[in-house]
Amino acid sequence: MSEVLDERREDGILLLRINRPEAKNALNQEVRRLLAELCSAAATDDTVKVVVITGNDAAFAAGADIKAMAEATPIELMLRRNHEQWQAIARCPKPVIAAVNGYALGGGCELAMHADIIIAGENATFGQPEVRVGIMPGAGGTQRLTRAVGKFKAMLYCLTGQTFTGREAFEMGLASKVVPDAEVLDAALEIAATIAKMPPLAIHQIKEVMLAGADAPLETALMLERKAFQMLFDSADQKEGMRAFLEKRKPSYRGS
Ligand code: DAK
Repeated sequence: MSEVLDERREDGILLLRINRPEAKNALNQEVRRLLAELCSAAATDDTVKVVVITGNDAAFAAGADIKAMAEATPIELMLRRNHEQWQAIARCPKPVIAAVNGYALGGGCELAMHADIIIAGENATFGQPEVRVGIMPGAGGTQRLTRAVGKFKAMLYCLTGQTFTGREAFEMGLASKVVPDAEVLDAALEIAATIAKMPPLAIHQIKEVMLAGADAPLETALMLERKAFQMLFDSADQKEGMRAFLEKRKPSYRGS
């Protein structure tokens, strides 16, 4: 059976389930390859509106596969070109939602942070424990965790390897929403279904401007927002959305 199960749902949601229960969903080369491939394919598939990534009740992903890297040399790591696989997820233009139950450690926490929205189970276990096995976060943990929760909390977690719960992740601003463990996937799918019904061009522009703007000076970011805002007035969906409001009916969006 595949180590990432993909389910294309009729409501425009692509559901990706990491499937290595025997290894707490540790991310090996195959899982990373499949996630990258599926996210790249979703980028150009008009029928996919939102991607949801999840694991199982015990683990979202307990990190990179330690067995597969314990004896690696720097050159071997370089030749694995893992950063290109991570980039395929980060660059997916469709909204990505991480539905997190159980362990989201190391590369698993970093994978969740590649998403745009994180739905966490109350008792999920997040953390960057790489320091405890002699290394450091290598797929964005030092940077994305800092941007999400601030330097002082991020330093605490990266330097000690101490974990935190889904509720704590929510309270710190790492998770978008915290729900009872049993409701994580349903909550993520419900949000995904809401987004899937929105005008695709507006969704695409919101994601692109928010991510690009976060790395730009404020004035540049505001200009990006202004240009994208103005451009949307050339879309059929803008006319449809506003006319539907004025005519007191439901809009019907076409993605054009
Ligand atoms: N890798 C490999 N196997 C793992 C694993 C992992 N990260 N996590 C769990 N497993 C395996 C265990 O070895 C065990 O396998 P068997 O012994 O049954 O063969 C099985 O899953 C069940 O695990 P446990 O018996 O340990 O289960 P427990 O419930 O007792 O504990 C645990 C669950 C998640 C707390 C524990 O397994 C654990 O501490 N796991 C390691 C967590 C961790 O340290 N994660 C960070 C790994 S370092 C890179 C970018 C990023 C990275 C690397 C490179 N590049 C760009 C190159 C990221 C690095 C990391 O994530």
